[in-house]
Amino acid sequence: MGIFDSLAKWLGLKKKEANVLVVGLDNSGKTTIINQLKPAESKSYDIVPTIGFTVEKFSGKSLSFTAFDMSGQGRYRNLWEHYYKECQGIIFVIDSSDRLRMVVAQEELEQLLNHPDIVGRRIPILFYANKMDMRDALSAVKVAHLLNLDKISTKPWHICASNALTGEGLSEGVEWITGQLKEVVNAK
Ligand code: G3D
Repeated sequence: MGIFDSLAKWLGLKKKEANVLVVGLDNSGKTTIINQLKPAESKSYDIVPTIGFTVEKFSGKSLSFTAFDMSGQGRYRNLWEHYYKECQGIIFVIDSSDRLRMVVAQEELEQLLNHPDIVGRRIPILFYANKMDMRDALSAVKVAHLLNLDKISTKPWHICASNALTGEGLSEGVEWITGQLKEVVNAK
């Protein structure tokens, strides 16, 4: 059983489905994080292609994850934005060592928050300040500052530093978002 699955079970999410989107720039660590969270028995598949962005999806017993790159290719944007309507939670992954593209991540986050399918909804957002093991990685506090997270007032959010290679920091975030999802899903 993967960590997400056992937590979901513990928190009583078992019988209900929640869709979680895992987003972030390419190379931020989304695939690595998903592989750490994935329950051993779940199946994952990649749809690569013809359309120019990658979607990875897997379902645990009670949670379904969809991940994609926000890689700035304007013409594919509406393809991934199509997933916004159905999601109950978002995991936004940042490469904390990629100082040059921090502003790009911030712009993508702003677009996400202002999207019509997201803006008025109280969707929990978990931020992973990933690659904290890298020598030049910024702290989670610094990443939060650069992304203007303190301006987010209408959605619950949480940031944790993570190392997706070892899994360090991942369960703290998972615990937080699972608790949030429990409230959302059980209120349905
Ligand atoms: P993506 O799915 O967001 O595009 P990936 O990102 O999960 O494919 O990760 C991109 C690269 O970063 C991979 O290296 C991966 O091993 C590495 N990576 C992911 N998370 C961490 C982390 O926490 N610390 C460090 N040091 N590296 C990480 P490769 O070499 O396979 O491209």
